[in-house]
Amino acid sequence: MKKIYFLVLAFALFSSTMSAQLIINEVLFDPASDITGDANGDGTRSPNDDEFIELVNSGSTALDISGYTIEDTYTVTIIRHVVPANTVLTAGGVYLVFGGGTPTASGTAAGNFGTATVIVASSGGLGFSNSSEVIIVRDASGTAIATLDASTLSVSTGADASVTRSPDIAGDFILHPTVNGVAFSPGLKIDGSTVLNIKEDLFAVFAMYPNPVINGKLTIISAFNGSKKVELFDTSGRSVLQTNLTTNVLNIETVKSGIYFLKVSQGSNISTSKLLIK
Ligand SMILES: [Ca+2]
Ligand SMILES: [Ca+2]
Ligand SMILES: [Ca+2]
Repeated sequence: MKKIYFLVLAFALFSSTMSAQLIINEVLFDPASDITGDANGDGTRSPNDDEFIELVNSGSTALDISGYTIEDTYTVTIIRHVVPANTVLTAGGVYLVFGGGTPTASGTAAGNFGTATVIVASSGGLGFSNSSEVIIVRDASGTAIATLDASTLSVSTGADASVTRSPDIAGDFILHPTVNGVAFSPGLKIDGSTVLNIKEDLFAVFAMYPNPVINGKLTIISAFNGSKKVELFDTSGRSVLQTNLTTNVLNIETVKSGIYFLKVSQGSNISTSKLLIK
């Protein structure tokens, strides 16, 4: 009986910590009027093309954002971007939408957009007003899941620089340059480091997807190089698979459908999570 209580509790805990969630991490409403406003790196400063919004999957599982929309509601509500079909963000993954132009990672100050999925707005622009803007991100069913209302911020959105959460993901919005003098960091953390560090902040070390596993293969990404010890337990605590994984893909084709607990360890980093195999 005790064991059943433990399992119910464990499931509740894991399912609550494994929810996927999309957040607005950084927005450039007002690219500077000279070439320093060239956020998309294409060599030209444009008040339309260089606007951007940086979204992050802050959950611990992959998130399918196909059909999600980004609205600008200044004066009138306009859907500025519709996320194309088959767009899946890994845990900690970044989705970076520029107003337009030809986003060129090598042309940016940082020289890269990290591992972000980079795209230009499907409507041809984001239309972010430099003041009094309210941006709404909706899921495919039209439910608002993230909102940025400029009137609630303590900083100006019309200051030739982005507003960004500080610290990334969890913090309040501030003006990017107040942290480090840099105007923006599309696809990257404020300090210019990459998404792997975002994952590190969020999940200690590991990201795993998809969950449920449907094709017998589970991808396990670590913030660190090297092999990972992987062990799979059934709900009675019996070990059903144990391996030293040297790639990012765990083959579990031979494991029966059901609910399992997956333990991944690498050095002193250990993670245990609930895994559904279909
Ligand atoms: Ca603008
Ligand atoms: Ca540009
Ligand atoms: Ca950023």
